[in-house]
Amino acid sequence: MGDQDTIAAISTAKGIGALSIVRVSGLETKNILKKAFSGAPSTLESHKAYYGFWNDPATQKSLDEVLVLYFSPGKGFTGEEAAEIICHGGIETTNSVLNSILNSGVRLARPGEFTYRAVMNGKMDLAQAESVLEIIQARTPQAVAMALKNIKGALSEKLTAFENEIIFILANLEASIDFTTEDIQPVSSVEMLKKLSPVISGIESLLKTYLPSRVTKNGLRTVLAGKPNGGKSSLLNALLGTSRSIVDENPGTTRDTIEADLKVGDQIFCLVDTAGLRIAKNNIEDQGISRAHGELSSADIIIYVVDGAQGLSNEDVEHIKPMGFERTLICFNKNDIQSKSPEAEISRFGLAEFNVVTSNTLNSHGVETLKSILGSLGLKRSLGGEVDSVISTQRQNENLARAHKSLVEAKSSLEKKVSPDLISFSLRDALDAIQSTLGKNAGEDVMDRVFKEFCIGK
Ligand SMILES: Nc1nc2c(ncn2[C@@H]2O[C@H](COP(=O)(O)OP(=O)(O)O)[C@@H](O)[C@H]2O)c(=O)[nH]1
Ligand SMILES: [Mg+2]
Repeated sequence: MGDQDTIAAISTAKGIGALSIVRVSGLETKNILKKAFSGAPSTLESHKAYYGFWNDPATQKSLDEVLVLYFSPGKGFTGEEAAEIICHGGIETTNSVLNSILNSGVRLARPGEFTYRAVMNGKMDLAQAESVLEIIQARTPQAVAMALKNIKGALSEKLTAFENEIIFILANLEASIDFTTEDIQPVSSVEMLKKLSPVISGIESLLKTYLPSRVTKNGLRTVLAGKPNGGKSSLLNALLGTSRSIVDENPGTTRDTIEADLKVGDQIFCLVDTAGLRIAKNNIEDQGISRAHGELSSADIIIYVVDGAQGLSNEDVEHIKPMGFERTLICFNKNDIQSKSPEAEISRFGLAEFNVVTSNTLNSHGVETLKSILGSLGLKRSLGGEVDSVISTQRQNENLARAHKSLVEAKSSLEKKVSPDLISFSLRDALDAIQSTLGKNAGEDVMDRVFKEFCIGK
């Protein structure tokens, strides 16, 4: 990216709708408006909407009746001179307006290029740009709140404060190495340690937000597991209220994993139905069981389905215990033909810490209770209450983990009073990691990694 061409794209979702927006950004914006827009005055004012007809500059044929929002250089989203053409929704008109612009020597924008230019022009930093993507992708109110907070700069402010503290310590440290610098009176290593500790703990707090914020963003991966024929697929269908997964009286029906989203309150649970856990009868089932184990290892929540007609077996208990009670819910299904008391079974096998529910998928008994337990397990794993600044992308997490490691090294070197050069080396690495999170001096690879996930027009 990085070039100076004027770019254009449709920024609204493709399809039939009341209105669509075509965006233009770059030096040619004013010329395009002058050539194609009947409502362009001789002097355009920023953030003003103008009414008129959009005409093909080549033929002067009217293409649509539009409103144009104009942004002067430095004032709009991209930081460049730009316009947003609000046309009638629908595929034909919107495409014809876009094509008339593209035929005037303007290039179609690449995915995320408007936001990329906003970063390059200092309208936002890279962490804020990542939040722009997150607000578009958000599927729950909390995911919106999280993204909005960071778009406003909550995370960037924290990182900038850390950056300044590290720069201060580095300046003092380097002044103490270079005795010829007389205009700075270096602070003692005790003072430097006092400054460093809150930065380390601040980064630790941010690192702790990564997993819950990912859950808030992506939903909770909730895996249905258990021996064959307990009713996992039936339970998935009962939870969804639709017949998503095949149910059959023959054990070993489900082989491939089947996924569907379930919303409970404001939380999203990505339900994953899996093959029953047993010694496989053939190669396909064996692959299915391997997939089930893979899903279980990374699951946020597990619903372990027990066939209530059979009761708990030693084999079930061997599966359940390593799953951990924090993320596992035991569901005694088929309670219409239940053979033993689930409570007695649970205490006999030492599983009292686990959440337990009984169900009958034939009449949906227990399904609402199951949803409410899911809701409370989910709350413990996502961001609770008022959302503070969080980190939410793998890139941010990797950078801050690096910063943290280097700062801990710097702290221990300061305490041991080792050579200032070594301390300075660790501090510089931490500084670099924090600055890259903000996108300062980010190379093309970093920019590509962030913007490849955007859609065209954003
Ligand atoms: N009586 C009774 N049968 C059930 C119940 N849930 C499922 N089944 C039956 O149990 C068999 C296996 O169900 P399925 O959902 O395919 O089990 P899976 O192998 O664990 O996915 C099917 O014949 C279902 O109709 C239930 O709550 N009560
Ligand atoms: Mg099944």
